[in-house]
Amino acid sequence: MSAKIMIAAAMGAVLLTPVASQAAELIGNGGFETGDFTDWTLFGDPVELGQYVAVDTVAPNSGTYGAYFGTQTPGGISQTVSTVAGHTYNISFALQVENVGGGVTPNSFLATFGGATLYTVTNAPEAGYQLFSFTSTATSAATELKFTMTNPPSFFDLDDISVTESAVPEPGVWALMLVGFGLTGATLRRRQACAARA
Ligand SMILES: [Ca+2]
Repeated sequence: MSAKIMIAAAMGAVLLTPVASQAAELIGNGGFETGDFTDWTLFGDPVELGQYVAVDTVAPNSGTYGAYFGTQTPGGISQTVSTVAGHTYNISFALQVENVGGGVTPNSFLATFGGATLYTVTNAPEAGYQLFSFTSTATSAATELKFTMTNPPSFFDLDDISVTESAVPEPGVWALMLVGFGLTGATLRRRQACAARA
C-alpha cells in the first residue's frame, strides 16, 4: 500500500469517527445529589408533600440521594429547561416502584415534557429501578419536564433525571463525513485494483 493510500485511509477513518459530542445536561440537580429539591418546583398538597415527599439516602439509583413520592392526591416535581423550538431532546429518568409493606396499589405516574405525555402508568407493580428514555421535540423556548404521582400505600422513587439535546450533525459535519466515505471508497477500489493485478 502506498503512503498516499495509507494517508487517505487514515483520513477516512478519522472522518468516519462518530461526531456526536457529549450534549450538555439541561436539568439541574437531576440526581438530587444536593440532598434536596434544589432546582425543582414541588407541587401538590403542602401537608402531604411535607409528609410523603422528600430526598433521602434510602433508595438512590446512583449517587447518595434519591427522591421519593407517596401522596394520596396528585403531586410531584417539575423543572423548566431552555429549549429551541423544533429541536429534539433526549429525556430519561430512573423510576422504582417500592413496596414498603402496605401494598403497592393504587398508584399513578405521569411524566410529561412540554405537556406531551412521555410515560404514564396506573397501578404499576412493584419494580426495582428501571431507566426510561424518550425523545421529544420542543415546541417553544422553554419546556417543562413534569412528574405527577399518587401512591398512598407506598412510594415511587425517582433519580437520574436528564434532558439533553439530541445530537444532530451540522451540515458541515455531514459534508466531512461524506468526504470520509468517499476517501474510504476510493481506497477500497484501489486495493481491489492492486489485488486484481497481483
Ligand atoms: Ca442520585
